[in-house]
Amino acid sequence: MTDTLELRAGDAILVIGLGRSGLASLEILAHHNVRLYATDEKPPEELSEAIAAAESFGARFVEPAALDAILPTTSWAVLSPGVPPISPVVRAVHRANVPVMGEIELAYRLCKAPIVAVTGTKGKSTTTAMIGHLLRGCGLTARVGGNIGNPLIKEIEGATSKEWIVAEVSSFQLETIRAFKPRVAVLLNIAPDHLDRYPSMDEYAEAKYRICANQSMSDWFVGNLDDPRIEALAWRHGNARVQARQLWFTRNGSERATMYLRDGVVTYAPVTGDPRPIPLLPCSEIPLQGEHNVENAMAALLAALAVGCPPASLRAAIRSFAPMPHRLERVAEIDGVLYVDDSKSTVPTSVVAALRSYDRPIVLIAGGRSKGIGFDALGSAIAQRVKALVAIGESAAEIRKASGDVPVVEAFSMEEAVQRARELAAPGDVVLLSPGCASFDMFASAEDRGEQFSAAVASQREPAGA
Ligand code: UMA
Repeated sequence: MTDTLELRAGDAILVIGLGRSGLASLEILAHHNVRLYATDEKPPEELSEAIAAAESFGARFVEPAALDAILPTTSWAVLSPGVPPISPVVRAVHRANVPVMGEIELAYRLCKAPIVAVTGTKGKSTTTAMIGHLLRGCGLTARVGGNIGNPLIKEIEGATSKEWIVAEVSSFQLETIRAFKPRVAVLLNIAPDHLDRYPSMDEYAEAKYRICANQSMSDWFVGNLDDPRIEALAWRHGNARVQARQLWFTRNGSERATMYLRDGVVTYAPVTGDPRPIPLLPCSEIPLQGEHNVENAMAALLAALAVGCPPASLRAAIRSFAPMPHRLERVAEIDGVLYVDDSKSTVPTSVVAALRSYDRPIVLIAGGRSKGIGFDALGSAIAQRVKALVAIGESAAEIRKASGDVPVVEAFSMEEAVQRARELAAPGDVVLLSPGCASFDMFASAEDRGEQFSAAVASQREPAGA
């Protein structure tokens, strides 16, 4: 598979999906001498702004029903990650034998800088942002993009071979890579998610494994030894799917890990099993809440070490990392009650991790649009750790049912949810928004959900009747 992009004058390229990813691809492709088409399955009347933007990049919008007219002369297509392979447009493109790549692949082929890529079910954005922060803290130039929000293809523009690109890549984005070969690949964890898109966990995991599929011995793979699926990738059953040099982290001590915890200290063994490893920093110096963030920090530190950052500089750099918005973000403390926004928790396992992060009574606000994952494991964690539950959204009844004897109230807006939570909380408690579901049943996005939470918390400061 060639790593370079052969864009020939007059090539006709179809961009599928006019969200952030598709519009960014059009913007970059517009700098080349190619013909651009764009399509999207939303009704055109809802797409006026996106179509105007596509046209401003010289693209012609083609409705899905009219694609047959252009597909015979289309050279290749760029697929947005949110458009699943079973969508009618993608099927039509495949029927016409038009090669498909994703924006990540396109970015890779145009990119001169080496790439650190991060995937996993939980913690991708935090780890990606932290790697960028660490690299910069060690004097390197690093740009961050991908699933984290800003399309990767925009970040690679103008990047030189002396810079680093740190890319958060989702399973959706990995489905459509072909030659994508990160210098460092980080695989954080694999837990149930997106089972509304994948027929099984195995297929979801296979998409994630693709992050290291094209790596060679000159690259690095950073993996979580505590995740049985990831461990099995390289260690078990004579499985040798990881060709890159391997760096493993674990929260337990292990002779096989390059980074582990010893007496609460993140410890680095440049040679695995080294009897005199380097104590890097105490966990208490990681400026993020929760055990899962210790894993994220270890992954980020290993990636930065693979890039060549010196251990001593990393210790100083990590201390100044600021938590990402909507991820266990402290919003306010009012009348002794701490309010925490973890709106980016969109799968049950993230809620479980959030619940483990506090040793004070928790009033949990959870629920939303289910991603096809059961709530049984979450229900057990709620039954063990939650004082009271405020259930919201389409899955409220299902979560209530899974949560045993925990007192539950239902709320129909974020304002009402925060009000109910306030009534249920006592000084010393934490009110935690950690929905464990997608937001689209009640909110525009997870960010919108978190912002509505913060606004509702702020209004709790107002004196009653004001
Ligand atoms: N569309 C179709 N047919 C479909 C589905 C969507 O035509 O079947 C069209 C929509 O009408 C819309 C466009 O596609 O106009 C949206 O494309 P998109 O869903 O790929 O969204 P983008 O705005 O391009 O954002 C994408 C990622 N979205 C998804 O993967 C769903 C963003 O990740 C990413 O930040 C952005 O590219 C820049 O890289 C978001 C996400 O939810 C945060 N990711 C999932 C996750 O983290 O769990 C994977």
